[in-house]
Amino acid sequence: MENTDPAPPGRTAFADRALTAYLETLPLPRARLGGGAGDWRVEEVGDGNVNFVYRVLGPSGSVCVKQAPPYVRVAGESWPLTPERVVHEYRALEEHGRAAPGALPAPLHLDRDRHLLVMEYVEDHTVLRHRLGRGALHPGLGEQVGDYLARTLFATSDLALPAADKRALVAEFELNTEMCRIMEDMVFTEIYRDFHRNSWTSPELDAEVAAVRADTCVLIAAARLKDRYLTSRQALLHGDLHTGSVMVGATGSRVFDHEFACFGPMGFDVGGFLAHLLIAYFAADGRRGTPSPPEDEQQAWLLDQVEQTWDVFRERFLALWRSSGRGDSYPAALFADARGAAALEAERGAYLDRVLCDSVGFCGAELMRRLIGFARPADLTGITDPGARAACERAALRLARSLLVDASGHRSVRDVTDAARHARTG
Ligand code: SR1
Ligand code: MG
Repeated sequence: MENTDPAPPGRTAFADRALTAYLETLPLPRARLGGGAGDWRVEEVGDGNVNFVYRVLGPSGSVCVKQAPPYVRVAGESWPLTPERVVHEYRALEEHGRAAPGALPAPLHLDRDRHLLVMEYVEDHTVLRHRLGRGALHPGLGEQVGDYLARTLFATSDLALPAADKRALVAEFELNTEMCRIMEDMVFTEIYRDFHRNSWTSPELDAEVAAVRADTCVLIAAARLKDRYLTSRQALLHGDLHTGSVMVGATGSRVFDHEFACFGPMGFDVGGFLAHLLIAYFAADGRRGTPSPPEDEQQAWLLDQVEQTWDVFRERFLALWRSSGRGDSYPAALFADARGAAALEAERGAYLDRVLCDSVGFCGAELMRRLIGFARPADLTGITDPGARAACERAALRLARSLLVDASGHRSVRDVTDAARHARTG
């Protein structure tokens, strides 16, 4: 019997034909592709851990099809996972896309029964992590991602939304429970004890891993951040913003892969992205294999992007708050006179200081879990010499600890980049 699943795991000619026949029934994808199903070609393009991703090419253009199997792609059926994640991803693309037009791929179609979404295929863009791994720079990166973060996090917060609208959105994304559970376990818990999915450069880092697990300051800091992730509903997060979730090209950056979207603390997104810039910073040493050489051009640029991301995020967020802060928190009527306005302006700065403190902590937590847990990034695993890899990971672990246990001691983003330099040179 012919397989009629539109994009079953494991490609076959039947599956490709079923997928193109299915797309032919969808007006938006069909218009983007041009021609008919017989003119279209399917390529599997996904390299993430969780889903199947296809590019379908037609005479007029391409679309991207993402299908969520009821398990984690890299693990197979031994690790079941709700395929409903694709619904949350689609809805986040809509909500974030409204807040930051042009910064995400356009969503084109959601099929709730087949657990499949179709979105714009972003032409002539490359996954940022791949570019960084080749030593490349992407001018404007921090500005572009900082702008995305400011727009999306502001627009979905109580600073911008009426409480009733915000509560409805929160209720909707609360249902992304299984994906949040992965983060809760993976980022804040599993790495701090024996767990079969953890891995690190062993035996080189065995002593460091044992020391992390015995360090109650680290354990408390991680648990405190977990509590913050569990309890804060500050804004709609991307939920897994790393350098594999950003595509870059001559026309800018696009943020994708919102399957972990949920309401949570803004610092989780900001700090997550900074962590992956810092991973690239340390990994550059591992690729060169020489101990503590002077920073190269890419490393200096990466730290500059850490600062740019935060500075642009902060400035644009503040500007949005001043111009469009019509949500239910900080009621305008209470701050209408000059004294009130001055107090509110001071509070805006204090609010962003709190977001920075969260971001620094979550940056440390994300660094830690990417060094000694599941889903170690290709920046590091691609370093073939274990000695060189362990040396740069050891430096990154030093930074991770300092950001985790002393988040509030890093009072500016420059304190973070200084700490990274310090950690790198031991
Ligand atoms: C089920 S594996 C989940 C991890 O891999 C993804 O790439 C995410 O980053 C997540 O941390
Ligand atoms: Mg992802």
